[in-house]
Amino acid sequence: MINTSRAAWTTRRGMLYALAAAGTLTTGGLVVDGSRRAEPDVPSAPVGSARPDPSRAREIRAEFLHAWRGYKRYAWGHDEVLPVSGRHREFFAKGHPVGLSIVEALDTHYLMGLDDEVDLCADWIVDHLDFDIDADFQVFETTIRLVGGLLAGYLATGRRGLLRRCVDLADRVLPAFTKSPTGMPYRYVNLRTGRVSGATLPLAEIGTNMLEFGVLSDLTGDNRYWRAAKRAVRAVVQRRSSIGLLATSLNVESGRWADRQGSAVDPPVDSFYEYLWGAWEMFRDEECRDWFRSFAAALRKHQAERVGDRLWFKHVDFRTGALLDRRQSSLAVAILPVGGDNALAADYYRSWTAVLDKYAVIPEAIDYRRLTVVSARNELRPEYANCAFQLYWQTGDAYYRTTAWRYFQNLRKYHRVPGGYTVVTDVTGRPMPQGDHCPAYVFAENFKWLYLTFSGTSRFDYAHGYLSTEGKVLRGLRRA
Ligand code: DMJ
Repeated sequence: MINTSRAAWTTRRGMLYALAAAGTLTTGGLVVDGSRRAEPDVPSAPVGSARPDPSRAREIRAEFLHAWRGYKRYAWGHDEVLPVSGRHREFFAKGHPVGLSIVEALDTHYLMGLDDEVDLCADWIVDHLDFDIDADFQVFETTIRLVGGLLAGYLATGRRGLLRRCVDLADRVLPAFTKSPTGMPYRYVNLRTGRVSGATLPLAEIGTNMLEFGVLSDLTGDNRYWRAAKRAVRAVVQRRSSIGLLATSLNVESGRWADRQGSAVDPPVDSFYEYLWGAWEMFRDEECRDWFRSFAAALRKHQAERVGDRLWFKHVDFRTGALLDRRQSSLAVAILPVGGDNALAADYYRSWTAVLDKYAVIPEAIDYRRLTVVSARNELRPEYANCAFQLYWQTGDAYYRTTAWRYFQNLRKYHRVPGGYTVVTDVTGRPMPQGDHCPAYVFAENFKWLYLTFSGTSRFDYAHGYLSTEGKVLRGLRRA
C-alpha cells in the first residue's frame, strides 16, 4: 500500500501515483533550462491494477465503440459529432476541421486493442491532417487535445508521421509564447500567420502546457517547447499574493491580474496546479514541485471547508482570504488536494459521490452547502471516472470500482442515443432531457478511465504510467 509518510500534496492525474513514487527517484537525468529532469525509479505496481474484471471491461469497450461508430458514421474527418441529428461541427474554427475526435481517440483505441481503428486513425492523420490553417486556434485546447493526442499516438504506434505533425503544430503554436512580453501565452494563435490575440486568460490556459511541451522536447531534443511552457508558469507564480494564493485570470501583456478570485480547485485554473505536480512527476522538476507544495499549503489553509462530513473548496479573495463564493464545478472532482493526506483525497471523492447519488448524473456546478444545482447540464464530463481510476489504481479499494461502475451505468442509461453518446441538458429532469453533442474529449477520457479501471490491460504500464489533463497517456504505453 501507499506509504503516506513520504507522500506529497498532489492534484488530479498525477496525484496518487505521486504518493507511490515519491522518494524513489534516480539521480540521473538531463538538465533543461536549469531544471533537473530525470526518470523515476520503478515504484511497485499499484494495487489497483491487480484484479482485472474482463467482463466489465468488455462492456465499457462496447460502449466506447458505440460512441465511436456514431462519430465515424456522421462526422468522420470533422471535429465532433452531433449524434442525435446526425450532423457534425468543428471545435476550433468554423470551416476548418482537424479531425479532433480522431486525434483524441487514438491512444484509447490502442489501449483497448482496437488495432484496425488505430491504423485507420493514424493513416487519416498522416494522409489528411494539415495545420497550415488561416484561423485562430485556442492555444490551451490545441495543446492538450491535439499536441497531446499526437504525442500519445506516436508513443503508441511509433509512427514518425504522427510526431512530424505534432512538431509542425507545436511550432505554429509557439508564437503565442514568444510574442508575449511576459512569456505567458496569448489565448489564440493563427496557425498559418502566427498572429496572436486574446491577452486576458485564465491560469489553466496559461499553465497547462508543460507536460506536452516537455515530452515533445524530450522526443525531439529541441528545448524551445519546454522552455516556453516553463517560463509561462514561472511568470504566474511570481504574481502570487502575500498569503500564497493566485487569482483566476491575468493579462499577459501587462502582467496584471484581471480579477481577485482565488478559485482553485475549480476551472478555469484547475490544471495549472495539476501540471506543476506533473512537471515533477514526469521531469523531476524540483522548482515546480516546490511551487506546487506552497500553493497546496495555502489552498488548504484558506479554501478547504467542511460541510458536515463533506470536504469542499470555497472561492476567496486571493489577497485576503475573504469568502467570495461556495460554488463548485464538477470538473474539480478530478482534483484531489491531499497534501500528503490520503484520507483527504478519499473525502473529496466521497463528497462528489454524494452528488452522483443525488442526481444520477453530476450537474456541471453545485452550491455545495446543500448540494443544490447551479448549472444543471452535464457535458458528458469525464472527471468523476478520472478520479475513480486514480484512487482505485493506487489503493485497490473496491469502493472506487463500485462507484465507477455506478457512473458508467448512469452514463449508459442517460447519455446513450442510437447515434452514440450525447450531453444532458438538465440532470434534474425526468426523463432526463438530452442535447445533441458528443464532445471530442469523450473519446480521450470517459471510456478510457473506466477501461483502465477495470481491464488491467497489459498495454498500459500501471507502475509508470502518466496521463495528461486530457487523458493522453504521455508515459507508460506498452507497444503490442
Ligand atoms: C477536458 O478537455 C480536459 O479534462 C480539460 O482539462 C478540461 N475538462 C475537459 C473535460 O471536461
